[in-house]
Amino acid sequence: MSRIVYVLNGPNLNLLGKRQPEIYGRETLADVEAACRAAAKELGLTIEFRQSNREYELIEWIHEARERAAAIVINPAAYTHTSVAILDALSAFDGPIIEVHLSNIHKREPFRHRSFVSGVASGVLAGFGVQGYGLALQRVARLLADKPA
Ligand code: CA2
Repeated sequence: MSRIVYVLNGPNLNLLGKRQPEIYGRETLADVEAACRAAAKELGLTIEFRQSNREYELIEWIHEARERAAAIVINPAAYTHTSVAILDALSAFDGPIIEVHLSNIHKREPFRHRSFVSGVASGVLAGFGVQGYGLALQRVARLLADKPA
């Protein structure tokens, strides 16, 4: 069985650590990737870590994951709150999907409280900062281990 996990990041997450540290912390996207690689190594998972500012590209990667990946960890960023297209793409993926947000979206502006993605996610993590990605990978490892052969 594939142990590949796509870790997908949406728009503006390339700016992490460069602005708004009071909301998103001081760690950069490279730090997030390093944390994911360390967690994946520990858990025996292989990750494809990607970020895009384009909805189209994220959708293409979700389609690609259908063929290659056992699970998806996704921080859709602002597309969380707007994108039926990303929801539809994720709906066509068969394995576990974990939605991650660095900030606690429920403590923020009302427009961030709604997520289109949560309806197809196996689980949602919000407000755990970069640690949330490692927790998401732990959950993926557990779900894959529990999956009937
Ligand atoms: O908390 C999260 O992880 C979010 O997905 C981040 C998104 C936001 O639209 C969601 O509501 C919650 C924003 C990512 C942009 O990150 C920036 C980082 C530094 C400077 C500017 C934007």
